[in-house]
Amino acid sequence: MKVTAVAPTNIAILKYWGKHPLWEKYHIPMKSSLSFTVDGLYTKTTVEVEKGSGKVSFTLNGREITPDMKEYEYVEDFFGKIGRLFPFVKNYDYKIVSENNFPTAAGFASSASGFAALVKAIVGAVEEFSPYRDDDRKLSALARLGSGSASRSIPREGGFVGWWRGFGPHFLKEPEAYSEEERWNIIFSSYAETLYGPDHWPELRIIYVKVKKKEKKVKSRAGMRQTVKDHPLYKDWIDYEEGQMKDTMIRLVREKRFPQLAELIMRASNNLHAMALSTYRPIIYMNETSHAIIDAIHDLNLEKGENVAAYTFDAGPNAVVFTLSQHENEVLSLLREIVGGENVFATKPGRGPYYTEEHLF
Ligand code: 2P0
Repeated sequence: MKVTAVAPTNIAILKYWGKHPLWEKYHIPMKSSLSFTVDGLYTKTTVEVEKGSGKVSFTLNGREITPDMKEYEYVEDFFGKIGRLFPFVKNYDYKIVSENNFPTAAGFASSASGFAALVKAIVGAVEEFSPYRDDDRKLSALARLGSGSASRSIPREGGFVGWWRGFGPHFLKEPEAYSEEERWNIIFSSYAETLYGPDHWPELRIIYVKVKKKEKKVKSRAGMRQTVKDHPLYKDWIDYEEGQMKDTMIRLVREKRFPQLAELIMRASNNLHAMALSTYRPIIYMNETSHAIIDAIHDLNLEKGENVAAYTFDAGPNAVVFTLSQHENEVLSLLREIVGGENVFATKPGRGPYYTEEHLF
């Protein structure tokens, strides 16, 4: 059986940074996060399955993934986890070919679209998964086991997505202290869902800005672990964003109030990078160009008398800038001046993943 799935990437406006320490291997986040599904930046994955013993071969962007590569560890870990949850997974062999169709100018790699496409393709190809195929909540929890942010790329309507932390008193004990059924329920209690589809706010624009990086990157998985472990303000940050920012942001998207939402988008990005910077040892993702973009956006907003654009940054120096269609050209020229036209890619919120008959092999 051969199945091909296409899954978009997503950009968080309220960030995910940290897993519950006792449930780390299941990637249960310490707080909820919010994102927009991104039109035009996606991973396409073809999976061919046949009866076997759980062997996996994986080709990503034309390169076979071998045990010495970091992607190998991620995929192996993922298959190990879903194999424990769903023992039938081990009764098949998998040939996986995956390609990111990210425009060269954007140059954004993403484990989010990657694991979302992989999960969609696997559940489409393995017969025993058929009861789950239409259950996006379960599928988003499964994609989360590959990479946290992948959970937000699963809801098929796409658009504006909330990934809930599924927090509760059950997190007081480690997974092994629960019965299998209880553990199962907890693992699936943190999932993502569409709050407003891509057509809710047609004027919204998402601009990817590639920033040249020289420095060695601290992987977000290791970085967030350190922040959770001993950052003295981590709990306050969680409480503040979960308790105050999340619901306000959802309301502002619902009411399409861009200037107010823009402020919170920028604050949430700043908060994440402040948490990272004040982790011991400091984790620094933004560089001089990133800071130049931040300044330029604030200056533009000041000049306009209201927020017409908002920046957000993830685990690297690249920026993503939100604006509305009426300001798009002005914001684009501003960004092109800083990074050059070939490094700017404008898009908008899009749909979630889907299946296609156009296989990669
Ligand atoms: C986010 N990031 O919300 C945040 C903001 C980076 C900064 O999700 O360990 O690759 O695989 O669950 O999903 C990147 O973290 O981490 C991320 P894992 P992931 O988009």
